[in-house]
Amino acid sequence: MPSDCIFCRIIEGSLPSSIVYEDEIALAFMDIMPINPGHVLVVPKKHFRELSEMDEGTGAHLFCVAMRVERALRASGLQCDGTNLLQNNGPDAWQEVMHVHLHVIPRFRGDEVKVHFGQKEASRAHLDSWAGKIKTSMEQ
Ligand code: DGP
Repeated sequence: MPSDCIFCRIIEGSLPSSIVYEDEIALAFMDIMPINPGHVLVVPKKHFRELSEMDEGTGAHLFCVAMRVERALRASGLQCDGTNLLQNNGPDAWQEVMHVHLHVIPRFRGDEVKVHFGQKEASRAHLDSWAGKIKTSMEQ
């Protein structure tokens, strides 16, 4: 466990957190900088910096826990109208804490949350080319 990892310190209990769920593999607790009230983080107890380092079994479990948190959030009385699941990998993709985590973010009709992805429609040639590269990489 890296001693400078905030989430590892939360998991071991040496930093305070507001826990909503815990089992042998995962911990879910409130984000200290919530995008909206009820914003939860789901983390593996074992330290993995990014998704690509983590085994699929742990990943599947984290997603199951996130689904359960999402369902509980909707039934909790916080009265959210929708949710976003967000998972950032690498500083260039907004990851600030280098311990894998899944954000479960409640959304409220008319809330002020804004994300600008700057999407542009791609040509079929580009889509086919990118798909080919990823497909080949998945087969290796
Ligand atoms: P990300 O950008 O995906 O790495 O998000 C990291 C999140 O972690 C961010 O929303 C704020 C949250 N966070 C950072 N430090 C702490 C902390 O000490 N406690 C808790 N509960 N959350 C933290």
